Amino acid sequence: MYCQSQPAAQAATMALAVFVFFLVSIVLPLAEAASIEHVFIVNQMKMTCLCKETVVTLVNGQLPGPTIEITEGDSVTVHVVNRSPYNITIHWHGVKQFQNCWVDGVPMITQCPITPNKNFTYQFNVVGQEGTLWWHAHVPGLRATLHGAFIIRPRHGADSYPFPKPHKEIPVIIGDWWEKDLAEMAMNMTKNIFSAYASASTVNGLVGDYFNCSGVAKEGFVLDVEPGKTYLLQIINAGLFSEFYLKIAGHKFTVVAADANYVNPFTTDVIAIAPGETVDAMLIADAPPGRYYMVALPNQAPLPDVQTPEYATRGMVKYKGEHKKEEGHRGTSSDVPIGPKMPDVHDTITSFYFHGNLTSLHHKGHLLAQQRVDEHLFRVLGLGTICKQGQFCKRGNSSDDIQVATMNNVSFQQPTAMTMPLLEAQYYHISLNSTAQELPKRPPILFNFTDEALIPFGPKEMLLEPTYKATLVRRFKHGAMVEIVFQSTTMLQGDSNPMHLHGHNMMVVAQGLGNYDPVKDVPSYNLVNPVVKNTVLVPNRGWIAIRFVANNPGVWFMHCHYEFHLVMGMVAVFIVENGPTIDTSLPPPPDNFPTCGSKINPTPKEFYLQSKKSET
Ligand SMILES: *[C@@H]1O[C@H](CO)[C@@H](O)[C@H](O)[C@H]1NC(C)=O
Ligand SMILES: *[C@@H]1O[C@H](CO)[C@@H](O)[C@H](O)[C@H]1NC(C)=O
Ligand SMILES: *[C@@H]1O[C@H](CO)[C@@H](O)[C@H](O)[C@H]1NC(C)=O
Ligand SMILES: *[C@@H]1O[C@H](CO)[C@@H](O)[C@H](O)[C@H]1NC(C)=O
Ligand SMILES: *[C@@H]1O[C@H](CO)[C@@H](O)[C@H](O)[C@H]1NC(C)=O
Ligand SMILES: *[C@@H]1O[C@H](CO)[C@@H](O)[C@H](O)[C@H]1NC(C)=O
Ligand SMILES: *[C@@H]1O[C@H](CO)[C@@H](O)[C@H](O)[C@H]1NC(C)=O
Ligand SMILES: *[C@@H]1O[C@H](CO)[C@@H](O)[C@H](O)[C@H]1NC(C)=O
Ligand SMILES: *[C@@H]1O[C@H](CO)[C@@H](O)[C@H](O)[C@H]1NC(C)=O
Ligand SMILES: [Cu+2]
Repeated sequence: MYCQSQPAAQAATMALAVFVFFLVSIVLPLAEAASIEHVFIVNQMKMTCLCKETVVTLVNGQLPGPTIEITEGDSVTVHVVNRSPYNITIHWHGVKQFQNCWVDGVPMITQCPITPNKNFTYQFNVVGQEGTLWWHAHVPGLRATLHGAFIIRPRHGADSYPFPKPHKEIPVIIGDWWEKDLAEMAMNMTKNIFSAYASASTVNGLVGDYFNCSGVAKEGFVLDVEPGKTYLLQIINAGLFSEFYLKIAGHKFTVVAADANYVNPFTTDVIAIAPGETVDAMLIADAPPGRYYMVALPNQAPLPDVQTPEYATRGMVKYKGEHKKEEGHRGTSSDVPIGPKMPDVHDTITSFYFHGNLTSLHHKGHLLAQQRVDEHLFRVLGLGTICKQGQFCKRGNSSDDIQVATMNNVSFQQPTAMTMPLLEAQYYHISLNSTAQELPKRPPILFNFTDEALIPFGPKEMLLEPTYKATLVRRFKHGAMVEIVFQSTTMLQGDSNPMHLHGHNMMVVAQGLGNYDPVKDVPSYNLVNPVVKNTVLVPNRGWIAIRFVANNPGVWFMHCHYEFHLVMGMVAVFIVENGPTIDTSLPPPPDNFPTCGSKINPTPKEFYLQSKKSET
């Protein structure tokens, strides 16, 4: 009844015994910190989900993929064996990778991808972080099925949580189910073909009983609870396209962490979560024993935005002993599970308020208030178009152009001129000047960013539409305190934008609706207890102001976590320079670091050593 997987033809040759062996994760206890080891076999499988067989790419045949569970301070080793036909990298979303940018897993930014039939071992330590993160492939489209939870427990055990110790901890991964070829869908998006939408939403890989293609309701995720006990839900939005609202009938949540940072607990009956975000929330089983629906509903920007097909999904909270009752008295009205009243699909303000209620539990704000800001950046996010041929073409719903996503009126171009990742070029002092250009500090044109008239095609937006592609980088001095204001615009859409920064956490000092106005908005900054996040949601037709300290040397991706915005170019690369000492500099790349297909002659390292020699 539920989604079933079986190895696809090309994978069937792999011996089952080998497969089972690799599923086992090995835990090697050390004196203090442990070493956690996993083998990730990336493979294509056939799955039948909505009465239709679909080929999907999975890790170890699992959807969601394996959960990595560690204790703060542990070292993590993941052997990735790529038996898929795709180039693969794995990104450890939210793990800071301090002085270890090499394993951040962004193709052609931090590493050459793991090509088919190759493998690569990611190795890193997780220090100073606790809570719920996740991992996912950083390959266009494929993260829809290549993802899993990454749970970091406190070194001093569950008793050291800043909230009552939960009876159980349960990952709740919200995602979507695609019957389309995801790699092709992502490729199509870069060519302006938006034919593909998800076929269903999922909780922990299950579509739930809103779907009944075979005449029989599909299985949904069931959370079994005991009356009076407390559960920690580790909620992750792994979906490609939508923010979700999550509710459980008859229950409230107490939010205790977001993006693996503790927050001042607050109670709410609805969780709002955008792609890339995580929320840790306590659920107390304090309702009359029974069965209660858990609903995840995607939201979308209201008209005049283009409306896309989106689906809610449903699971259930089931009190212990209730299943017996279900069998005994099926059909009596008191046994019908209770459903929650969901926000409207076009409700965006509930998400704005939810995010506004997040404040950091550990107040480091006094330091923030004292620290001067070294760089002020203003980033305007929206859509634009480039001509298919030449510089000039017809705009405004014309077939002569291609829609792209932009930051400050530039759309990111994946580095193609380079035969090595940007990080290697940076490390070996190879000039990026021919490949990359500096991201403008501010937008070139100031306009009414949130003017509703810009959403549909028309004369107003047509003037603002033209843009271009470039590999945008921005360099930061080691230790710089950076402030960025992200402004969502209504350029051809009224979407929100979950902006994700690799290698650093950001402090959210303010958010607002409409156009950012420094005179009015700076005085309202929260420099006392700003929430700390790796993914910040720039509200629909609004803005957010963040600060971060650029103290992690490397080349870091910064992008919208909506897959279509990412693929369409709402991306920039942050280069954080080395500090003055060895301790503040990026160490050399790991052993067996992948090289790019076309053997470059000389290799980045040889090039570097030769140029060193010629200097002396
Ligand atoms: C990775 O590949 C190397 C060489 O191709 C091989 O020796 C090694 O066993 C592989 N590791 C795994 C986990 O398959
Ligand atoms: C990609 O676009 C082509 C051409 O329009 C279409 O035939 C194909 O179905 C699309 N694929 C997906 C996965 O959307
Ligand atoms: C199938 O689902 C639809 C929509 O949720 C519902 O109206 C219908 O009654 C369901 N049919 C069965 C057999 O469960
Ligand atoms: C917190 O949430 C409540 C309830 O939705 C809302 O009224 C309030 O404005 C929110 N606070 C902030 C700072 O957004
Ligand atoms: C764009 O133009 C096509 C016809 O070329 C039309 O069918 C479509 O509705 C237009 N879309 C919008 C959003 O105006
Ligand atoms: C690259 O460009 C920057 C700024 O445009 C300049 O300062 C630097 O000298 C250039 N480097 C090389 C190697 O051309
Ligand atoms: C921007 O546009 C919005 C809606 O279209 C309007 O309400 C607002 O007054 C405009 N703001 C300015 C500064 O013109
Ligand atoms: C982007 O730049 C182009 C010209 O370079 C201009 O025509 C267009 O109006 C600009 N759009 C925005 C949103 O700044
Ligand atoms: C996969 O990676 C190799 C090596 O970097 C590259 O040559 C090839 O073009 C990539 N293939 C695709 C489909 O991106
Ligand atoms: Cu990410």
